[in-house]
Amino acid sequence: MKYKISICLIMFLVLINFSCKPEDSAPDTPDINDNVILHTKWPFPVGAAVPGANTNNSGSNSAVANALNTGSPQHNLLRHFNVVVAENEMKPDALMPASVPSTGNWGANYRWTNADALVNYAESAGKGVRGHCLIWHDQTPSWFFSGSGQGGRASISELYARMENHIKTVFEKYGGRIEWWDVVNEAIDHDVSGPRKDTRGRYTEIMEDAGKTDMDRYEYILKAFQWARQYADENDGGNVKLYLTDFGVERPFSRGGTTKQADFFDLAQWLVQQGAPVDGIGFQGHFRLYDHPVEQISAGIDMFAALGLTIQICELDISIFSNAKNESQRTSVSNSVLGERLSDLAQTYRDYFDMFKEKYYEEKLDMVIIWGLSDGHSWLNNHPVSGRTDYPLLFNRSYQAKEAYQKLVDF
Ligand code: 9MR
Repeated sequence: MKYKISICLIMFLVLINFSCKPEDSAPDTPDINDNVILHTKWPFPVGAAVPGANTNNSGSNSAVANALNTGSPQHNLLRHFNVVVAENEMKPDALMPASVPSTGNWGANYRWTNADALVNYAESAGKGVRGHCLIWHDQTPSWFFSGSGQGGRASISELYARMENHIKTVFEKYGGRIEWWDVVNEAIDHDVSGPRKDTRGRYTEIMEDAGKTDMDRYEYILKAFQWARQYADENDGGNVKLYLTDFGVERPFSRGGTTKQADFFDLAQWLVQQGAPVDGIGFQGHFRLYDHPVEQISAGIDMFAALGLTIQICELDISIFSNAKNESQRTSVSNSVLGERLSDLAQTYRDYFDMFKEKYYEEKLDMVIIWGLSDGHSWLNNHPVSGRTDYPLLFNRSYQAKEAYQKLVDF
């Protein structure tokens, strides 16, 4: 009898344990309805980076990762955004062939399929397209930088011919159908010591080979904007707006006595002084919770707007891992911490958006793009630590709306 009672008690306890919602799933599975279309709540366009056929940050099934696939649970989330950006599909390495095109007609050798898929989708869904990106030291095939110059690098004239060909090719293809372009992305690299020492930057190496020093090292950037304007205009793209984009420039974060923001500002100011056809600045906006005070970002927007440029927030996401809390190497947080973080994340998104709205009415900012759709597919799950579980976006791993979404529609 005693034995039977104990068995019943154990079974009862096991049942209770299984029927309670595991503590684990609680903070990240709020029951939030996402019937309100996010972008309709804000006066500026609100866009998203769309993971396409070349994007698989999570290593999951590509049919799910590719949000353009109508069967993907991410597809439905696109309705919240009225501008789309290809997360990877328009980068030089996605468009260019594997080796230097042998014919004068570069476009015939380009791989347009995945970029076309986004542009066609946007047009059929009535959304704008932001192009990312024409010139970048990263995600560009190595043949682009190789040639008859020093150390097997391209000479400056080889580099310039290739840059012009690429820019011309892209505008001949899309003309005014892609309305905003990141013309030069991440030209300033502060990961190595000292200002303007972007030695990882393959453009900079070639500029230095050609004897260009100080601001002249940025001549390739000036030329990129000039070609972009010329070929946009020659291909019915008079409407196209051109941006200089970077990360870590939104506030004066100091490393080794100089700030990347100051160097980026010098570059932007120099371009304006040279009469470069630059319309605006893209602040990528890869922020971390508690690390990027809204007042600092606000001051950064004012600083660049004073140059007569319009700011777009072009890659916004907010990691829940905070350097202020020494979490740069962490891969997870406890559930009790997570619950608090997700609420703070929501309030932080709202605080940024309220500030963006003020800047919009002051005519300093005119677009905000969020870098991805749902947490499980964000690049931040692998950066700066591979395999971390991050929660930077508005929709969770089950493609359900988070508190952050709710805060942005709830007024
Ligand atoms: O989110 C993008 C990820 O899928 C790619 O693997 C990675 C490498 O190209 O690029 C990520 O997007 C970057 C963007 O193109 C430029 N700014 C930083 C973004 C995050 O790394």
